[in-house]
Amino acid sequence: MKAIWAAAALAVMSLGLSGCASTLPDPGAAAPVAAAPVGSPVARHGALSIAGNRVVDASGQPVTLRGMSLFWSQWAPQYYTAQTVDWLAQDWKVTVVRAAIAAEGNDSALFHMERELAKASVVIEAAVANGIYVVVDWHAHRNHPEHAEYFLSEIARRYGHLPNLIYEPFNEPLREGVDWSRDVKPYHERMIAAIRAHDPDNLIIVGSPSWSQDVDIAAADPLAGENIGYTLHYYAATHKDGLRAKGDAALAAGLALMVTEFGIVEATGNGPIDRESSDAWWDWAEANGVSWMAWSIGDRDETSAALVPGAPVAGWREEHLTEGGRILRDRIRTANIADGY
Ligand code: IDC
Repeated sequence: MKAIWAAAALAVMSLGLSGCASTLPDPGAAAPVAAAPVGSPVARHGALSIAGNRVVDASGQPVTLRGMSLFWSQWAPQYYTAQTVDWLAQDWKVTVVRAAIAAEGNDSALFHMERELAKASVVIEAAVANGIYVVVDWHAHRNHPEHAEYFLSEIARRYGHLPNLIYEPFNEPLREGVDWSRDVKPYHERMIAAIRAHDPDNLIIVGSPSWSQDVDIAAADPLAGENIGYTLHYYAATHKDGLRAKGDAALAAGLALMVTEFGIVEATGNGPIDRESSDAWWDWAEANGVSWMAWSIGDRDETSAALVPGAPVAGWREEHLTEGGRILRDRIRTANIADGY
């Protein structure tokens, strides 16, 4: 066991989860199933599943979701609101939104579990109201299995009966000292068991080492179970053909992929926008029925942020969007309108 992994495990053991009493309703009081709004993505597609290397809808037709990831929840809490999700659904025409629930550092779910569960709940309930899908991302780079298991169990217990929900139990395992078969696969087996105790069938989209790029390595030793997909993260100005080849290898081996996070800039989250590489990735995603969610709905002063510093929570006009934000909104709207939304 290498240092980072061992240190993370130790931190979790010493921290424990005492004092973590759920404020979510009891199991008997699972959130009610309201009919998805007429014409909405969820009204049209219903519960998603995985058939071979494709995500398909309730009638077995392939589905490609296109939308946005919110920024780290501890740093952009203002956008974890119904107004933001409403605006994304109605103005940007996203069919999916991703809640990146912070699971790194002192100001995260590791120390503020109920606060972060509440943020996830707001985004999920707003997604349900709009009839869009929602990825609940445990936004970690190191494994914190006790906390992750608690968090995912609570989400599954409360919302697992809804067709909108998609789980992402580990944003990006690191590369150094992290092995798929030894570390990341067993972690996911534990998370899948915790989720499946409450939710027998919603999609679970798992991460892989090297910041969720090693989908080809995972494909050689895949997880067992139904409706398990794999996330592939890319940043267009940094990652190009070589990473797409890993995606192709995983698809050829039979894995279903989703890009639950990508950037049109560098992997730092900053630097110039790469239009040409972004187009190559979008072409690849569309050709392979791979859903995509862009990083991010946030207002940090960096080129991956879709919003300018201080942007309001909704009602964004041209001047509230960065260059990247305008490109992403346009791309999402165009593709999803063409899809009939
Ligand atoms: C970045 C943010 C940046 C923040 C950093 C902290 O854009 O403002 O300082 O996190 O770690 C990822 C991660 C995502 C990163 C993003 C850009 O999932 O958390 O956000 N990125 O670096 N993987 C590849 C790139």
